[in-house]
Formats: sequence, structure tokens, C-alpha cells
Amino acid sequence: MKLYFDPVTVNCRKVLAGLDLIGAAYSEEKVDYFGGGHKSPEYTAINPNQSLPALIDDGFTVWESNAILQYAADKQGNTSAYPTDLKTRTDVNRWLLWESNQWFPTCYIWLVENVVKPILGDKPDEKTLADATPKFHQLAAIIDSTVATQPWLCAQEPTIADIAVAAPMHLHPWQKLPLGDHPNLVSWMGRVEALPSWKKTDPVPLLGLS
Ligand SMILES: N[C@@H](CCC(=O)N[C@@H](CS)C(=O)NCC(=O)O)C(=O)O
Repeated sequence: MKLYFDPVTVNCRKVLAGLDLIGAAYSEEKVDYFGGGHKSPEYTAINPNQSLPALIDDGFTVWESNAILQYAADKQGNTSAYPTDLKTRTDVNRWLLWESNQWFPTCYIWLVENVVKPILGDKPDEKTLADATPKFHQLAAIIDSTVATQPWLCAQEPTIADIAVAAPMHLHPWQKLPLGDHPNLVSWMGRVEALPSWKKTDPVPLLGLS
């Protein structure tokens, strides 16, 4: 398997940490996100969405970070990272879909306003953040109540759902996500951050954040 990625981006960090949790072997093809490498004709031929990451396995192309994790876990046969019991698997799939269509777009607003804009010398738009705040709390409360009574989102061990749902918050101290009302979520995030797979894929030094 060959992974096309830039380790500084959210969805690539997700896949790097997830592949490590899965124990999948792959070769690396770095694509320079800030240099626009994901818009090159060569990469566009692999992923016509012009977004990172993408994976090619023996001529088979997979894009969408969560699909990459599902594929790699099944190929590896790692039933701890991606359980096969029907209800647990459906629960993992549910969180992956929720992350992609609800959680990521919401957390991304804090990433853009409080991390990307300052890196580019721009100021955060406080109204954009204020407008998004009720939705953030609604979604964060769903995670918070889930991990109030169990250590991980879906099982007794971390799964690809934990990695995927943690990824949009991966720079939370710099994103300045309003986490104060969600103590169980904060404890769960601490457990994710203690995972070796998460620590190994920390993009903070690459981004020059401190
Ligand atoms: N749903 C896609 C989203 C991929 C995505 O948006 N990736 C970002 C980097 S985290 C990207 O490359 N965006 C394209 C751009 O900014 O031009 C996935 O999970 O793979």
C-alpha cells in the first residue's frame, strides 16, 4: 500500500495514527499541501477531489480518510481496531460517518480561524466562531455523554472511530475549542493523546506551533 499524504493536515494525521493503530505496513509518498501538491495533475489523477490523503494498493485507489482506515483494518484483519461484531462495527461506521459530515466541518471552523489564519498573518473572525458555537456544543455533548460511562467510543479498546473523531480536534489547544463544558470528552481526548499511535504522528513541531 502506498499512502499519499502531508503529515500536517488533519485527515492525513488521522490516517497516519490510524494505520499505526491498525499495524498496517505502507510506503510513503509525501505531497506538499501548502505548496499545492494536491492540485498537481499527477495527484489529481489519483484523487480527483484534489484533497489529501489517498491510498493505492496494488492498483486499487482509495480516497476518503475513513474509507482508507476501514480498508486497511480489514486488509490487516485487525478486529480490535475495527471490530467485526455487527453491532460494534455498525457503531464504528456510524461514528466515522458522523465525524465526516458533522464533527469535522464544525471543528474545522476553529482550525481555520484560530490556527490557519494566524499562520497566514490574518485575524480570526469572532462572529464566525460565535455563530458556530451552539452547534459545536450540541455535537461535543454527544461525545461527552458517550464516554461518560465507557473509556472509548465503541469498545473496550480504542478503535479507528476514536482516532477519526479525535482528529478534527488534534490541535485543540491552538484551535481554542470551547471544551470547558465537556469534561468526559476532555478525559477521552487525553486517553487518545496518550496512545503511542497518536504521539508518533504529532504535527505540532512540523507546523512550528508551541
Ligand atoms: N472527507 C475527506 C476530506 C479530505 C480533505 O478535505 N483533506 C484536506 C486536508 S485535511 C485537503 O486536502 N483539502 C484540500 C484543500 O484544502 O484544497 C477525507 O476525509 O479524506
